[in-house]
Amino acid sequence: MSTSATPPLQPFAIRFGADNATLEPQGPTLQRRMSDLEGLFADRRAWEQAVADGDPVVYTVVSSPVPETARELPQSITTIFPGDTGGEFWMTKGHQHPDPQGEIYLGLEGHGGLLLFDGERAEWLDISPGVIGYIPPGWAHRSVNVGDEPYRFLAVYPGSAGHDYGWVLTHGMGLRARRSADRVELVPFGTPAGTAGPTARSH
Ligand code: PAN
Ligand code: ZN
Repeated sequence: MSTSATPPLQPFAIRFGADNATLEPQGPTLQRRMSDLEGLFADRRAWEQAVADGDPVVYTVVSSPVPETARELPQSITTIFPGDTGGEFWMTKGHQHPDPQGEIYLGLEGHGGLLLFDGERAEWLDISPGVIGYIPPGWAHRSVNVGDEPYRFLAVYPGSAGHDYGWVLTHGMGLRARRSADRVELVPFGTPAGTAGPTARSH
């Protein structure tokens, strides 16, 4: 007997429209504007200015109709637009899965990074088209666009994992990704904008 809360869906195909990142059939979609990212960029003044200067869309998420329920395997396509705020590359809010379950990302377009933080250790994975990033259970994750084009990736995750955004506000993400000439500079999370310390790492 099935122990799932809802009966599994019937098999079905989902068509990905590469030109404009549509899914057919399509489920919920959302867009995150700069004003939705309060408290996430190190340089609060630069964030306030960006909100005042038109409050741009930083990223969008398009989901398939697979529900976020136990034993299902929902998918979504995230597109992060290129830019930086106070030198910090545009990024997703980042979250922890309250039910610690793994997830995979597949790079589709552009160049990004997958920042992972388990509360003590931070890791950075370079993601480009064709690269799969694995997020182990218990690692908070945030995606960053480090290129000049939109960065797009597919995410596949267990339907019962959940999304805790408060965890990142409390614990941080270990590192921040900053624009430095034509490189990505990873600096300690608490370092104020523009004052990268000696432990900064370049990629
Ligand atoms: C992804 C993310 C998506 C948007 O589908 O939810 O990239 O990032 P935030 O949720 O941090 O705003 C995922 O990791 N799902 O579990
Ligand atoms: Zn996730």
